[in-house]
Amino acid sequence: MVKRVFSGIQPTGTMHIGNYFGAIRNWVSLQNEADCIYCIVDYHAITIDVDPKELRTASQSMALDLLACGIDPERSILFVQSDVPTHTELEWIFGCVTSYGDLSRMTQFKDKSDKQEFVSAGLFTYPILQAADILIYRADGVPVGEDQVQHLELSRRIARRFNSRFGEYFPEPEPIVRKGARIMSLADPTSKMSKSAGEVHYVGVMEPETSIRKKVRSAVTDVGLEVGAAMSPGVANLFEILELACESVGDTATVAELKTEFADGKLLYSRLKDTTFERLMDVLRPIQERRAKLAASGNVVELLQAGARKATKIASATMVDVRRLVGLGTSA
Ligand code: AQP
Repeated sequence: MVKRVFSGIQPTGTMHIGNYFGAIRNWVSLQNEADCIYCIVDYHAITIDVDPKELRTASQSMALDLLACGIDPERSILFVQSDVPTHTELEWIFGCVTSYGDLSRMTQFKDKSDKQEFVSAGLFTYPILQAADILIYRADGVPVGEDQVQHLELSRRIARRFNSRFGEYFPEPEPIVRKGARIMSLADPTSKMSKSAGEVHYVGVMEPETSIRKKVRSAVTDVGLEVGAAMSPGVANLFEILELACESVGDTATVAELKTEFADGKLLYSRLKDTTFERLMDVLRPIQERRAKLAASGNVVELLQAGARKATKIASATMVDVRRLVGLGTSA
């Protein structure tokens, strides 16, 4: 059993149902099982070109999204990464125990750098900062989607290298990967749902109902398969979303019913899409309503600053130990 959980989300773009089902839903339920620290990772966001005028607003907006999804600031620490700048101090130290070869093997860097004209060094070293984010709290569990598992493996290696060079100190954090860890794009079901791929590729958690209906209705499926054939990626993805949504609202019958129709070759994809849309809205509607109320209450900045004070206490204590272990500075 994990004792302390850490995870982060970037404030760029809107939270989508891949983030929700792959990560945030687990963040919420883990609040009943462990000490949870959740972070809006704005340092990570600037690895690509973001508008400085929009970044602070985006961080606050992401905080509202997380609160609406069920992150409870009474039980968890919720804060913005750059409000605890010691994350970057630990990143430098970790950079000195990370090999260039390890970083070069990160597939997400390859994917993301292909989409950039200017490839920053920050985009390349991003997984080192991610290790520092986690380990500065000495967290032993990290809820993530499948796309982040390789980065987590690197965090474990960084912890091991630090421990063998400077003395046993950091735990090796375990990825917590549950159902829904890889939701695919509705427009291209062979690639993962992602904020940066463009509007048609994701369904936003806070998106208006009419727009969600349109996106689900236009999801790519297939032209109809022979009875007994395996599901095409688009149909499998819709079933995955339907299953997750049904599970969230306690509907135990619908998925089995539709799967039987599929197996018998009688399932109309329009029915699959409409049912997926309806169940999805059963999950998203209450979140959207809570989000509207939270936005009206206007205290998100104080709440994030209180979270940062709690996080700073833990992070500062770690850095005192780390500086001593590494032999840095002048104080004992
Ligand atoms: N499609 C997905 N299915 C399941 N889980 C996913 N996650 C992201 N996409 C999916 C998980 O959501 C958490 C927060 O992600 P993030 O915003 O910090 O980073 P990301 O992985 O880079 O998310 P995006 O949407 O794909 O952003 P862009 O397009 O900017 O790269 C993570 O735990 C992630 O695993």
